[in-house]
Amino acid sequence: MSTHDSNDWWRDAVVYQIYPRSFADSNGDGDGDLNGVTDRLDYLKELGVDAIWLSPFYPSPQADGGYDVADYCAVDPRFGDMADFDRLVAEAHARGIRVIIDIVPNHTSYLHPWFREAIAAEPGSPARDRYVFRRGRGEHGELPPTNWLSNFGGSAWEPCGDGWYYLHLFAREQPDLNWDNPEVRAEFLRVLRFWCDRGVDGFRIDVSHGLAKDLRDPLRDRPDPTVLGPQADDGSDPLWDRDEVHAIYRAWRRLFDEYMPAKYAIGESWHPFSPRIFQYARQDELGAVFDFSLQKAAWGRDIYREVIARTWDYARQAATAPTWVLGNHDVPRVASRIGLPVGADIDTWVTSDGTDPAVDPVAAQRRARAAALIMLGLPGTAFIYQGEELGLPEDFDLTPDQLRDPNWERSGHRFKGRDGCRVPLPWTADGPAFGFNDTGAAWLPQPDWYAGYAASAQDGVDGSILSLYRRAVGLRREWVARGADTAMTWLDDPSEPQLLSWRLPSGLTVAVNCSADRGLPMPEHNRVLVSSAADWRDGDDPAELAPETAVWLA
Ligand code: TEU
Repeated sequence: MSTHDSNDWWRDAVVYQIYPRSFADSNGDGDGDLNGVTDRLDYLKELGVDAIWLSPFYPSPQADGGYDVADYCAVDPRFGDMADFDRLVAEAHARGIRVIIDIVPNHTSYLHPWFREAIAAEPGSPARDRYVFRRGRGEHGELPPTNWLSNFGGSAWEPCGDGWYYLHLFAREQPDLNWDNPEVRAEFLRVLRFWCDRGVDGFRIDVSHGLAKDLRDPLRDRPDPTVLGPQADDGSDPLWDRDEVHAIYRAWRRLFDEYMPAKYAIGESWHPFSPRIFQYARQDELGAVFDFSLQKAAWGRDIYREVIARTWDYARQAATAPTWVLGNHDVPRVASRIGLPVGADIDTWVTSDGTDPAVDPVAAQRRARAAALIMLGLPGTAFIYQGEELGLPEDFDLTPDQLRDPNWERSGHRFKGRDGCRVPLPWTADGPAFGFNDTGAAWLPQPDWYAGYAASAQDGVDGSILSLYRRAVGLRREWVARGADTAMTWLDDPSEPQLLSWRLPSGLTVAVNCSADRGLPMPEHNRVLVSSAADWRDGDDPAELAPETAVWLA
């Protein structure tokens, strides 16, 4: 069997996440588009990625950056059309790059025809039963049906004006579907088949732990409504990670397995640090699940040692591949976040206020380079969020009038939101919109300092983070990606408490000096394959492992 036919291609793959609106804009309207992606496939080929994952490109009013879908089987005109999509898939496949698309099954857009029909229909009608409508509490329904809160802030219930409410666990423009309704289940099987037949290789399932809800009347309040995501570790939360959700994915897997090779699927299930999320990765379900532990960890030897070992163990127990993530379109960019003080609470920064945190930008770049070698030096599926390979920092400069993330309004301006990691990419150091397009339009303004991170400024430059990524992704094929049976051996050294190190069966040793100020003797080796130090050049063999530096040793 060639790897192209293999059902297991993803187990050691590097997947590159594209946020289409911000990647590359072929028609100059300020929104990135599918043709922009196609135009840049050679860049991705050179980076060496195995697959791209496209965040939603479906028709959408963009109330939540496209995660509010009005039509699941079409392309939003702002991103192109179906012919552009087909061409993108064909061109990607011609380069050996697989295509994964995002499916958003927990909620639709309020502009989806089903919701327009539901809002116009009578309470209790079949049209309303596809969503979650309930009468409010109080004499005239003036109180929401339960204490459930939206993930973006405020009540999860939007009043219809007549004492009835509908449920939205995210923005009010994202009404939740009722997955107890057989029509909803049938429709998503149809949608998945539509895209499978168009040649996509897999799916990323948005909020995959959210679909099944306990909607038996009377609805139950949650003990602590401020806990976003599962509150219990036993499936008893009325909203999140319920056991019934797994039947949905067993049906999906039967469909995915009709194809040869079988379609890949990865769940976005938030239940940090619980082995329960790996139930989504069972062979007869999605097969893979995101583990965000690495992304949630602040820079530090012990926390990395702990979360990597845990992710590894849980994944092995579930017979899936571990997944490694440093960033995505929902969190501040790693090349800033990782520069927080050692021991900082990353979650607080992500979810609380809009002020700029105390990031050390120099340390952030140094650590982000080391983190790349950590992530890519781990067997499993590695995810690169667009711009990470450029070392792009978070854009903290966006002003309130420029923010588009519904988090800003819904949090009562406490949480600035996720726009700072969604600013259009810099491709060239000068020229309109830093090469994002040739008109200079950009749906979020790019800061001047983007010039220093442009792909063209780093291309072929020794010591650039782009060169580092290219080299590591290339070396990874030979040294890290050895299929599902790969093992890792920790090389803990009690006399070096700041050394993080492991060995793979290929003979590769990954060694990271997590100390901020003290060099370490270089561990035993024949050859340095790559170092994250900006001044390292191929052939160099330094005697010391510098502070906050990672190396791959043969
Ligand atoms: O995110 C799901 C989700 O729950 C996140 O809001 C998560 O809780 C948060 O980012 C943690 O800090 C997915 C998409 O990735 C996101 O862009 C969408 O806004 C959301 O679903 C709704 O579709």
